[in-house]
Amino acid sequence: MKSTVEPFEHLTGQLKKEHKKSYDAWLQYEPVMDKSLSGQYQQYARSVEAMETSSIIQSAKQELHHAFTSMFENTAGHDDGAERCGIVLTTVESVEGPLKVEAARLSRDGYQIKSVLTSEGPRIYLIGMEEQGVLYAAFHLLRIMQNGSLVDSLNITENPTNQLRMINQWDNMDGSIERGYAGASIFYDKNGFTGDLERIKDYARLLSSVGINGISINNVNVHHVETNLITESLLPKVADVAAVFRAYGIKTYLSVNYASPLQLGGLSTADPLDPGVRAWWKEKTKEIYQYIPDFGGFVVKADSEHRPGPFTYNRTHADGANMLGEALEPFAGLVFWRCFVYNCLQDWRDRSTDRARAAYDHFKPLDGQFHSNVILQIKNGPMDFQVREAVSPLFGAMEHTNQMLELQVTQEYTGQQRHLCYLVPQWKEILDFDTYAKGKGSEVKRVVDGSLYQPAYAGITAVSNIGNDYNWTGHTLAQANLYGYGRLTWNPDLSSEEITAEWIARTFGKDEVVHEQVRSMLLDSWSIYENYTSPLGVGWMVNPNHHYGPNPDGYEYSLWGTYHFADWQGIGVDRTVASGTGYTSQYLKENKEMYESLQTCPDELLLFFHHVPYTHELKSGKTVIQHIYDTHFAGAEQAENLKTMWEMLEGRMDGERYRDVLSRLVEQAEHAKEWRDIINTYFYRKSGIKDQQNRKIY
Ligand code: GCV
Repeated sequence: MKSTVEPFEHLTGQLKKEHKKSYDAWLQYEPVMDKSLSGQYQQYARSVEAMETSSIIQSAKQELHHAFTSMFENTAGHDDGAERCGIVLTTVESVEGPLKVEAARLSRDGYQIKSVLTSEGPRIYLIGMEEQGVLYAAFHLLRIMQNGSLVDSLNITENPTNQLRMINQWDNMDGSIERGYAGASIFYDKNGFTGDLERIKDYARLLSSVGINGISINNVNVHHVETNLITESLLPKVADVAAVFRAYGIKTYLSVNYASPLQLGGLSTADPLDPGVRAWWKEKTKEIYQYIPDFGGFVVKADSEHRPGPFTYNRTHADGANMLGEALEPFAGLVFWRCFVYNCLQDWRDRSTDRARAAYDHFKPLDGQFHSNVILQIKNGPMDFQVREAVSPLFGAMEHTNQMLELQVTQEYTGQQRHLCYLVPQWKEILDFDTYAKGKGSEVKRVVDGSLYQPAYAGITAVSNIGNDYNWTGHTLAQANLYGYGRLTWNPDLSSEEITAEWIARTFGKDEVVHEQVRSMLLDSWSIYENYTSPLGVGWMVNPNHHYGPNPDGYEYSLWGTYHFADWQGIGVDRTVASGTGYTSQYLKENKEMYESLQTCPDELLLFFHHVPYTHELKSGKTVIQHIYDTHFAGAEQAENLKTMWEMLEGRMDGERYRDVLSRLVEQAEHAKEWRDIINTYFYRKSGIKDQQNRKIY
């Protein structure tokens, strides 16, 4: 099916030229100045030979060629074997001899990189189990070169830890992005699809370079217009986009409206047990695969925040998800069924309900009832991507159900890409959280990589942070979040330090001062942000709806500020079994006991689990109220210091990225003071307790 979309290459082309450094993100290929390194690299770069011709292998060749052209003056790097030495791109199937035997140990997306001295000269083999592995190997080789390391004795074997490594766009078809902080959508504008496939291709390059292999291209809140994405009027355009991603080893998925049979099929119900509804989804799915034969499947938000779902028909979420699973099964498609199901209209004053309990209460009883191609997509915490919240107790709690972790790269509650908040350290904590599901060592990362229960499918997904800004992410340093997310999904055991160093080298080059400053800015930024915003795991404290800026009673889904239960004596949510909502009982014994007791509950989550007086003494020896004052004063100072640290980098990088980041840091420093003052004043007025250091509180 050919679409009539006009390509917009010229717009993207202009952007790429005018804002090259910002636009290229971490795919910067600086000329190699070191003569001996350059000589070594060029020995290989002279010739890139591919044993296959698929679109993914072509992408790998293009990536190498693109990089070599910019790194070396004289090397074309695409001579297709005209030279007898160089780089060989191949899948295991096409390679011969001992290389083949060894490579047979690779997993589906795995690869090897081998430097071999042949009788005809030195070669580097990039061997993928399948063709996407070849592309990952090419990006890996380039990463080594960007880092200035030697390549003449490489012997690397890499297999991704996670099978599904996804990104979710929250893009709407009017071009807006729900919780988007980097301009408008690169996929849609007010006329529907933008048709700017060049921009989408560059996004695919970024994603593939860090190992992402799936993308859903529209918001999980599927409005009237996006419901039409699965109709013949829009499927050809979805197919165009899917072709771009396919060439980078990325499968395309769509978020679907659960009530589609009503809107599109003219049916009178969307009841998942109704034979007419089931037949409708089967037909619809068949139609989609006619346009996109390797379509990935559906992402579904149902019965949440005013979205339709199976509850309307008194059916369970297993009924709803399985109906879609059955429709997708003949095509090996998947259903990502979100567990973010809760009643957003609940009255928080009613202590018999607790939003934190909702996902577990809804889904745990359904363990074992889901179809084998249904994967439950679970937000990292039971609430909503707060700067700090507990890890969802659903991880590990459903032995017989496919589970996937959902993270938020877009910084909805963490500074909206106006503040620096590098989330890799937060994600590391989540992945390393021990659920004890099968005894000690049952970390979340082992639930979602499938090694704990060996489910049919598992993995990690996240809400993207990009838009059509020339630097993709609004805040240039927020590029590090997208990079880090991809690297962690590939290998959750990489340390924050390793990922950070890698990103800095690829983005800014080798300047040691830049490395030192940016490294510590990034690694400290989450705790700095937490310091001046919501304390001790209580969450939110943001303005309603847009969620930017301080407002302790502002969260729209909690009238009267009751989500934190602050009064003149104390603050926090009692989620204990002993006297509260009983949420702690959703964890397995070790975690349940740790959170239930005031003595063992970690300070940083104290107010998430307990209601305490302001005078309660933390493990640090400080009272809660003094901790709030101190962290807010410290956080605002630290934010000011981030700016000072960045100012030391003037002249050490291109002016555009320097100025862009500086302007955000100036705003952050100012805004951190506002946070400090509003939060401190709120608690001073509530508690009437003075700051021990007598600092100015308004
Ligand atoms: C896409 C939160 C966000 C919403 C988002 C929702 C979700 O409520 O504020 O913008 O909707 O989470 O994850 O579905």
